[in-house]
Amino acid sequence: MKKFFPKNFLWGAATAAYQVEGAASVEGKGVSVQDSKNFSNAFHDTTVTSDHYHRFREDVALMKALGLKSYRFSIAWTRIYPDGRTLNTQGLNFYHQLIDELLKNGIEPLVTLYHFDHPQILQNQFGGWYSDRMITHFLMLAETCFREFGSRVRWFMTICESNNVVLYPDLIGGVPEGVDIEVWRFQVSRVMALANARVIQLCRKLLPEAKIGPCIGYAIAYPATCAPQDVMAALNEDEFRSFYPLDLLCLGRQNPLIISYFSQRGIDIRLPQPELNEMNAARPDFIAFNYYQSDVAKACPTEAEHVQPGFNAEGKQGGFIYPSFPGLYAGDNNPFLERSDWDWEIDPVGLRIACRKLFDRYQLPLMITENGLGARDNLINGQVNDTYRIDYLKKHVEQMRLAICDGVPVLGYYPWSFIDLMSTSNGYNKRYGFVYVEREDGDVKTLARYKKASFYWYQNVIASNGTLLD
Ligand code: BGP
Repeated sequence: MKKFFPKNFLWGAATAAYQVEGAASVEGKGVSVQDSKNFSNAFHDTTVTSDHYHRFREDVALMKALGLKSYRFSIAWTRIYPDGRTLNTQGLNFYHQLIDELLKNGIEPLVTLYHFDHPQILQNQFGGWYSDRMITHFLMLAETCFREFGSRVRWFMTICESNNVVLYPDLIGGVPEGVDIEVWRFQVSRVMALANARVIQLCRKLLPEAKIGPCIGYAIAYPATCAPQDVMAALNEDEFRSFYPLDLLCLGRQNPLIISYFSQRGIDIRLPQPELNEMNAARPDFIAFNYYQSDVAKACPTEAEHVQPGFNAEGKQGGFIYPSFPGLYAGDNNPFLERSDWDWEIDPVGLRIACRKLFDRYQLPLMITENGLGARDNLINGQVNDTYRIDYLKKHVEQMRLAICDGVPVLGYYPWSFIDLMSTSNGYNKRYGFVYVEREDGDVKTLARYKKASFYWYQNVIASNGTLLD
């Protein structure tokens, strides 16, 4: 059995702009759909978050101490184009400085071009990703990033989790009034896939040496039982949630099951052949995927009630709302797995299965661009003893190594998150970082940084290129 991770394996860690930078309205930054959500619930407040914008040099020094080979971060669209149209050089300057600082410290940047935070004004004017007009604006942002950063950045991701944002419309500004949610889902998948294809083509033209790929959130689906109806439901979930969008992004083809699902609801989603050709022609260099948990699917009759997937707001086990898509599948819990306080099932073997399924279907190298455990951490005498996170990450890294032994090319691993940041669904109550940030929801406190026990654990993993797992 192959024992070591490949030489040049990208041991990384990840963040996203609106969750970590803060400085939401300084130096010309415009209002994003994330900023507009500020205080729409108790914790969502992008104004300060972890103040990375002002402390990025200190944070990069911590990355260096951790031994990171690579750092995944996203570009805040509204720093560069505050209104989606007018260039803001101050915003550009921040990323120039961040990239320079990373390279000075031997850390390779992986840039996410879009992570949920487009300008609010584009949402107001034409419904954001619901409109084809979004593609022009996104291409403008991408071109600027390629021209400005392309001499120093080799790795790009186009759109983060285009498959999950269609499940949770509020993540990207919501469904415009009067629009049917299913129509919206299909249209956003299409617009994002076209944007992805055009950005990849642009990258090929401007930066032939760069590597670029799309990103999905992948929760593999297990059948609730071995009853064929449940096995079918699990297949439906995989195709509906993951393979329909990935088939568009990587192969330029539409999954027939989804065509038929929409047509039964009176919606014809067949795309014109030239659009499919365009998607097909823009083959990515890799598939990035975010993996936290697996799912369970059981049969769901066509006459069942439609239930949107929810989330667990309180962080008390049992509070998660499972989805129900009549005619496709309904979610359920998994009695074989432990779960986080927010009901995210912990399934390291599922990561290996995910790698195998994705590689088998697409034959593209993979990047694991998020993976981690959200938990309540306690700072005691300057220390955070997050053994539960070490346990989670260790088991996932082991399974990733087994996937590589199985023959799956995995290029890199980016745990979520490098540093504590505002969780999208639960604020600072639920933390993921290797570095603790002293603040709470509603009280920014000192914002001082502390290395957690997991920091030292990951430092050893990286230094030994994964051999310490033995
Ligand atoms: C992913 C997002 C991240 C991050 C993560 C954890 O879907 O790409 O931005 O938020 O999920 O989720 P949460 O913060 O809700 O715990």
